[in-house]
Amino acid sequence: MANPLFDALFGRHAGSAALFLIRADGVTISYAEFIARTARFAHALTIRGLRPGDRVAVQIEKSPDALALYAAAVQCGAVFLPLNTAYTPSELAYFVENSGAALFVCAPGKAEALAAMAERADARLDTLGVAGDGTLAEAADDQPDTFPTVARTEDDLAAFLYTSGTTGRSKGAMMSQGNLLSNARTLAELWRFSDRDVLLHALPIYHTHGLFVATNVVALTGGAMIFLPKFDIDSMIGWMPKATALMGVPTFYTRLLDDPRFDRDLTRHMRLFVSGSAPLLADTHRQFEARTGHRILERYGMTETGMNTSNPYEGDRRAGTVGPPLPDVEVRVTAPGTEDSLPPGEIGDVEVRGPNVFQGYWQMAEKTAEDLRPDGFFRTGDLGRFDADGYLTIVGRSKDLIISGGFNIYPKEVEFILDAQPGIRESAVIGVPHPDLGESVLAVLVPEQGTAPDIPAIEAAVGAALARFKQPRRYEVRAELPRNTMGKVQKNVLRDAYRDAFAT
Ligand code: MLC
Ligand code: AMP
Repeated sequence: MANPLFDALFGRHAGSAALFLIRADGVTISYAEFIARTARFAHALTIRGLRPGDRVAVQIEKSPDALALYAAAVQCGAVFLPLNTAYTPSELAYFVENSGAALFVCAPGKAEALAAMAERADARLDTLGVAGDGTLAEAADDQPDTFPTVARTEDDLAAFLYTSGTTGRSKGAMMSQGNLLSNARTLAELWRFSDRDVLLHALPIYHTHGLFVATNVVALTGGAMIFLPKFDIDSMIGWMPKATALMGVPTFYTRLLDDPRFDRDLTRHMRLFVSGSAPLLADTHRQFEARTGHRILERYGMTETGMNTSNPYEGDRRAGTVGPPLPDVEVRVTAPGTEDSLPPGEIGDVEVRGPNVFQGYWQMAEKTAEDLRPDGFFRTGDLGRFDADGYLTIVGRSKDLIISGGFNIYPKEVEFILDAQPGIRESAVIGVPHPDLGESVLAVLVPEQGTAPDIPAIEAAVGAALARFKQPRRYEVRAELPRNTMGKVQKNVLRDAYRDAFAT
């Protein structure tokens, strides 16, 4: 039966002996083997009582099995909900409860700590490890290696990805099969992916970049991936000669450039380097070309939309720009507060429309209506300008967001915890330039009069509540926060004051 996403990415490779995954230890997995493993997981999910449309929330380490679980969820018609492995139990509780997940899969070592949370959320708990271990792997092991694919249409949901907001709690962005498939097709063609490609895959697989951009594009075109558990400079250098393409966040590229082994000889055979998820400094782009002779291809996207624009494969890849809109995506830059498109050269709100744009936020009709206009344009919260040739430059954000090493941090979420600490009157959390991560998190604390904040106690409270990457790397204490005449905190003044806080 037809299941457009599964059929296009995986179903079509059934029985193929072609290479799909190469693990860090050199073990290889063919498409046929991967699809057989997927079928076993699909049976295990079905035995667990999972029905089409049910959510499967997953917080597990990256591995071929973790990817097979994604494929299995698609094959069963379930909605896959991947979660950052750094999330704390209190962060996870919200996602599992809010999504109404029927099943929560975590790493075997975390099951004990998370069992009560899963029970409260009325989700069944299973585990999956990186070594073929865990209760779900055990359930899958003796299942048949084929599975009758559940019929779906392009309008059916395939995934939820939670994304925070400038106010309130995280929102579940609902992605349909058609959203994911259209974007994978467009990118595969634009970036000339084929079954001869070998992608060096070092991104996490719980975000759009590593899961949908990287994996979907490769699977769609029948290529292979060197599937590394994480970015590690020695593995990157060691595996580079076997790869044809790399997708990474800007930190990947600055770290590679910091290593003298990364040079023209090591990259001579490479076909493509793609960067995204955070701004790539024009300077990094130029240094990269000077060192390797390759021009990085920068593209722009987000969770709710997948990819929106890309520098061209052939043609001018312009440093500091994110290129023209993708062929099937409309992008407009509007005057703030209006729907009127601005002429080239003028800065305004970036809005996008196309088959890539999500279906709305799960059970948040009001929030959806705020961001998704009736005419189908999605307000990204990014500020940009087109040049006369139709290349978009992202110049900033109207949303209060920090991007650290490609991970998003919403200051409000951190300020909420800080403001609740004893002796703290108020706080402001800002992103300041960081040589490795692009931006890093700095907290400005205003204590109650006559008191000094207990920073270690605050760090402990923040550590219990928030994933490590969201935690401030530096605390500053001030008697008050700068405010404009409307009483709004002037974060730009704070950003200026602390702009060298992480300079080396
Ligand atoms: C890890 N740490 C981070 C961090 N990553 N802190 C801040 N920001 C980050 N991004 C923490 C660790 O917990 C650790 O804490 C310390 O930093 C040192 O870890 P590390 O070993 O140096 O970090 P590393 O594992 O090398 O990770 C850095 C990284 C990784 C940049 C390689 O974060 C990464 O792979 N980022 C990619 C994120 C991504 O895929 N984004 C796509 C989103 S999709 P301690 O305890 O030691 O202090 C999207 C849409 C789109 O945005 O357009 O693509
Ligand atoms: P996310 O919520 O993880 O989907 O993050 C998406 C955000 O990352 C976008 O709204 C942008 O602010 C930012 N982003 C992604 N790619 C780029 C890029 N190439 N240049 C600048 N910002 C980017």
